[in-house]
Amino acid sequence: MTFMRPLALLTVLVLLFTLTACADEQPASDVPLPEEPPVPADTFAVVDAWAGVASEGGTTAGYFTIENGLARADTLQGVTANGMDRIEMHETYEREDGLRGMRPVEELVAPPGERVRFAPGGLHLMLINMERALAVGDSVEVTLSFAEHGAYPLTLPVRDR
Ligand SMILES: [Cu+2]
Repeated sequence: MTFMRPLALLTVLVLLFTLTACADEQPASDVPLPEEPPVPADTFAVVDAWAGVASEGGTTAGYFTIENGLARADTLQGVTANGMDRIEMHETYEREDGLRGMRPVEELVAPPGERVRFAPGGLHLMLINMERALAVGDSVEVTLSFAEHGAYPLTLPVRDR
């Protein structure tokens, strides 16, 4: 029955990999991805936009990454959208009791040559009291307001985390 051996070894390796992956898990916003490419020069863009699923009347979050490849900082001053009671910029923080809370952010600076990530566990958009349910395959239109770039329309495809 020596043919069973490679399978057993593979199982152990898969198990080890799974355990390692769990141990390394940290909030996405605090940890830059390894080997991250530099921000493309001379461009300003908002990329990797998505939103979570929501039930009708429910609340969900939206995410994106600002890539400011220009020489000047820009400031995200707000966000608007239809189809919900309101939309806010939030940040996640550690409360005095050690639990994680979230609170509104009024403005956010996008420094020159850097990325600003809205990601689970960190900065996020809060889409509050959706008029309709959001399912995978739907999308949400929002408009970001930048001090320098003005209105920046953005489509958030709905993803299942
Ligand atoms: Cu929030």
